[in-house]
Amino acid sequence: MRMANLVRFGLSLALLSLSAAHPEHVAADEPREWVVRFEGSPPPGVRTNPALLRLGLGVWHAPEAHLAASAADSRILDYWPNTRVSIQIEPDDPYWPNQYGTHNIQIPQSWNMLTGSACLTVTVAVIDTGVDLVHSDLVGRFWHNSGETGAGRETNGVDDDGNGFVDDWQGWDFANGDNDPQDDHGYSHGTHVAGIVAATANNGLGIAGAASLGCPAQIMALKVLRDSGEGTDADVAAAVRYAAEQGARVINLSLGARKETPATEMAIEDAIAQGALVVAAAGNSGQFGVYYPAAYESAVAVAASDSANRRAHFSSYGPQVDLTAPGVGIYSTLRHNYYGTLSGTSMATPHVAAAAALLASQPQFDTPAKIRAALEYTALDLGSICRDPYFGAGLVQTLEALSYDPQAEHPVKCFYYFFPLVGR
Ligand SMILES: [Ca+2]
Ligand SMILES: [Ca+2]
Ligand SMILES: [Ca+2]
Ligand SMILES: [Ca+2]
Repeated sequence: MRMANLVRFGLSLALLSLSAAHPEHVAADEPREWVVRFEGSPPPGVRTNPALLRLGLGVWHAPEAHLAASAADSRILDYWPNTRVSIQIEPDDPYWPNQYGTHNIQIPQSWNMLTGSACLTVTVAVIDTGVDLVHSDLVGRFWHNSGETGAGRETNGVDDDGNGFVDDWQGWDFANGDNDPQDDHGYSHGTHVAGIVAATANNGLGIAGAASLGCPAQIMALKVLRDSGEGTDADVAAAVRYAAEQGARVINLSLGARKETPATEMAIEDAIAQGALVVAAAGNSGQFGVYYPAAYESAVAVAASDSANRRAHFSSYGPQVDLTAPGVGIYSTLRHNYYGTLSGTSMATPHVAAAAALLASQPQFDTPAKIRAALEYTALDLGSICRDPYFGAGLVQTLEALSYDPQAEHPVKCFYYFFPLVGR
């Protein structure tokens, strides 16, 4: 990544509210850094420099009680917490202004919060029509199987890592039974989904994926849908199992069926036990009845909203809807270095996958249950009050979710579940 182009500098009010977001994490007797205003020479323990000194300011690392006691009988006139400021991230990708979806789910603020933090490596499995592995905005963002990479192991015809798949160095094509998960779908469905999650930011090209800055995620390309866009329960189940085995922390299923998919349900429960969160599209029928596998309790079912946070007319609904994300007119990568707009709960789902990936990069979100709880608890309530069949818990708010403490007790936010008798 070209760090020089990565940021524009500046301070804003949003930044100040970021800094104020965690006062509860600091106990009163814990030393923290203060800016101290004093008269005359600096009081003992106060660090300063010529420029600060001319402002009558210094910095002191001390518990607040200690500072208050000193302030009472010394030259200290005033003090306040030494607020952390950071870069405001605004990528240079030319279509960034079109990407309302990332803005509506607080992605830029989340990048800002995560920049400079330690990141765990997060892999998002995109189980779809494949992904364009040579798209200029996606190359370099792919997961590679270390057991099948290097010293010619990619092409030696040997299952070097003994996982039952020969030369699966860049994922697998379960639909055709080969090691080439290249997207061959006419609308580039899987390529579009992958770009929403992780298209390269700040390369002066195309778009910026939602999990491409702060703590960038990588994409595991797994093909289960044929060029027609169709696949089977068994192939999806196999891909989910593969993804979890290979350490994916988030699994994106922008696919579904009206009928049950029991093999996929088994694989999802297995994946959760192995530490992967599974997000799935609620369906595009516009009617009552969430599609499978989204309708299973173990999967996070995602409904679609538009740029004004209204429900997408095509979004399937029902009591199983868990979360909402932007899915109308979403601009992303298409095959052969193209870009274009697609709509669907298929586009909403990778927004949630990306948000989940940013959370998974932080050590406190070490289980899928914690990530899911954070996303659902902090979602922006839309539609009727509290959880409802159109929006579930509401629109994902990634910054709020990142600030959620999974160890803390959280009061019940909503006591109601509104279920209308008349559909719309
Ligand atoms: Ca292998
Ligand atoms: Ca091999
Ligand atoms: Ca880009
Ligand atoms: Ca609601």
